[in-house]
Amino acid sequence: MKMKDLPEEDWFVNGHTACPGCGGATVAKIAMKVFGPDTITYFPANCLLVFGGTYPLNSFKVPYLHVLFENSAICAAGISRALKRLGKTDTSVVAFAGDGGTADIGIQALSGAAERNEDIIYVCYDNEAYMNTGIQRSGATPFGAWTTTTPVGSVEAGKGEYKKDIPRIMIAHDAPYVATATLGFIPDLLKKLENAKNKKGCFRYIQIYSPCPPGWRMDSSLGAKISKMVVNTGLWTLYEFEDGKMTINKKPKMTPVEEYTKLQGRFRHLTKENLATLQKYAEEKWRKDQALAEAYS
Ligand SMILES: Cc1ncc(C[n+]2csc(CCOP(=O)(O)OP(=O)(O)O)c2C)c(N)n1
Ligand code: SF4
Repeated sequence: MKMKDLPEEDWFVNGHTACPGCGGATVAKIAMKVFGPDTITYFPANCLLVFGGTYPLNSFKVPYLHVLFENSAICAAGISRALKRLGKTDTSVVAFAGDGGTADIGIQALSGAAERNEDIIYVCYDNEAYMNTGIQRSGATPFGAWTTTTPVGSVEAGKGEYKKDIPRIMIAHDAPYVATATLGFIPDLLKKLENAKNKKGCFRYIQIYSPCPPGWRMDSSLGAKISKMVVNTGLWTLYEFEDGKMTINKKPKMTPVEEYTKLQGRFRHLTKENLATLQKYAEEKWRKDQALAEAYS
């Protein structure tokens, strides 16, 4: 599906209360255009739930369910199984979770659903922190980033650990479909959403890089630019893992990570040494992703 083929109709409509430039809102808009009206959505606590569906307002024009933070994959799997009992096999059951609800508190339900090959699509919009509750660190927050729980001062200077790699963990489950995407490469994103939708009857996982202007302390017009840069630095590899085969969709230009970090206040404090650590991480990540793709070729 190309941009021009996207339906005019929205199933995630305007009127929600996301911040200007919110990547999560764009992910919901685009994903719902691809998934279409025969979709049931499921949300744990996160920004998308708050700005898109706080009772009595709701931007979703499809069934929309909210249960607990830790339960998204398991609840979606329950709905999917109930639909099967009713003889409905075409409906897409989609969980939309943030990186906190995915990498941290929801990981046991996600792992179980992947291992049992539940018939759901799980979309993680990855804004790299717990934004809804005030910008706390998550397992998916990158090295060096400021958050309210990884403060910058004389004792600490942002997050000391590296980003938890959930797509790689999903590949280790031999999930039938695992993809990574960003809002910087829209044709690639559309193709992956469509592939996930059409690959019926099995577990599908997509992680989408989702800029958050207040959390990243960035200008709200920079989302698309930063979403391209993160791929070109090597910090985020675009790939698809399908039925045991992994394909990398874009070779990074290996732009220095400093070009990327200097656009975001969350990295403003990084020293030359910190930047060298992050640069080394980007190069290693790209090398490891290439090796993984080769192993799964
Ligand atoms: C069991 C439980 N612990 C904590 C919370 C409080 N809580 C609600 S949303 C949230 C953070 C969500 O972060 P993320 O999943 O990354 O989504 P984002 O807000 O960034 O969109 C937290 C900690 C909760 N609702 N339930
Ligand atoms: S805080 Fe970030 S993720 Fe939450 S609505 Fe605003 S831009 Fe979106």
